[in-house]
Amino acid sequence: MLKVYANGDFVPQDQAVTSIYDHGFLYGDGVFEGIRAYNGRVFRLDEHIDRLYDSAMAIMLDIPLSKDEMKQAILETLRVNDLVDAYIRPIVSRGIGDLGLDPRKCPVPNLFIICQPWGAMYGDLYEKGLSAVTVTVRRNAPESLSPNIKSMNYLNNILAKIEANQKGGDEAIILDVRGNISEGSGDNIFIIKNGTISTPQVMNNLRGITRAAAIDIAQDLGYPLLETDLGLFDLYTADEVFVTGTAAEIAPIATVDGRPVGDGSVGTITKELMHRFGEMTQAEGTPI
Ligand code: PXG
Repeated sequence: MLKVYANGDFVPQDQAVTSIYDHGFLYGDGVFEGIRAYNGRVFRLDEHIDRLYDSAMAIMLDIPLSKDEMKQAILETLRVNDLVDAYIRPIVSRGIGDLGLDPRKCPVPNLFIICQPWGAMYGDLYEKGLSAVTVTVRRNAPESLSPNIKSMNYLNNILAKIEANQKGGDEAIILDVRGNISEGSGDNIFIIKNGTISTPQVMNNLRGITRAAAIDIAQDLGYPLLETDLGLFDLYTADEVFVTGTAAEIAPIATVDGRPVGDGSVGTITKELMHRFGEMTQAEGTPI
C-alpha cells in the first residue's frame, strides 16, 4: 500500500486521515498543489512550491515548513513509495477547529502529501483531440475568490465539469463574469490563429505551471505569443486550440461546442508544442 506523508510521518493511505472538524473539510479552507514527476525528476518543483506558498499567503495560512523542508518532504514521499513517474498532491488545510468558520479557531494546519503512479490522463485523445464545451457557470470573479488561489474549494470548477459531463464534452471552457475566456475546469487554454499563439492573462485563471512551460516553448520556437483578453469569437474562429495542465499536459481540442476547430484534426503547431513538452518533461526537473 502507498504511504502518505501526514504531518511529518509516513503512514499507509488508509491511515492518512483528519478530523471532520478540520476546516478543510467543513469549509474548503486550505490550499493544495498538483505536481508531476517524470523519469525520476520532479517537473518545475520550485514553481509549484512557490505557488503553494503564495496560495497559502493569500488566505493567511502559515505553512509549518520552510519551502526547502517542503521540497525535501515531497522528494522523500516519492522515495519511500519508490515512484519515478507520479502525480504528487501536497495539501495544507486550515486544521482542526470547531463549527464556527473563524480560522483563528484552528491553531495547527494539517499537511498531507499524497503520491501515486500516473500516466497519460486523456489516453487516445492526445491523437484525436478533446471535445470541449463552453459552460454557463462563470469563473469565480477575482474580486470574490481569486482563481490564482489554488484552494481546497473547487466547487466552481466542479460545477463547470458537471455541466461539461451533462453536455457530453471531455472538458469545460469557462468564461469569466465579463464573458472573457478564463480556463478549463483543471487546465489553462490557448488558441492559435494565423501562427500567433494567444492565452488569457492570468487575472481570471490559475497561473498554470504548464501554461508557463508552453509559453517558454512557444517563444523558444519563435511563435508570436500574446497574453490577452479572448472571447467566444476568438475561440470559434481559431485554427487550433489546446489546454495545458499538470494532469492534462498539453492536450489538443478538436471541437468546441460541436464546431470543429480548424479541420477538426490536431493542428501542426499544437503537435510541435506537445512533442517539445514531452521532451522537456523527460529531461528537466529536480532529481528524486
Ligand atoms: N487551472 C485550474 C483551475 C487548475 O486546477 C490548471 C489550470 C493548470 O495548472 P498547472 O500548474 O497544473 O499547469 C489547474 C491544475 C484534474 C486536476 O484532475 C487538475 C488540477 C488540479 C486538480 C485536479 O485535472 N489543476
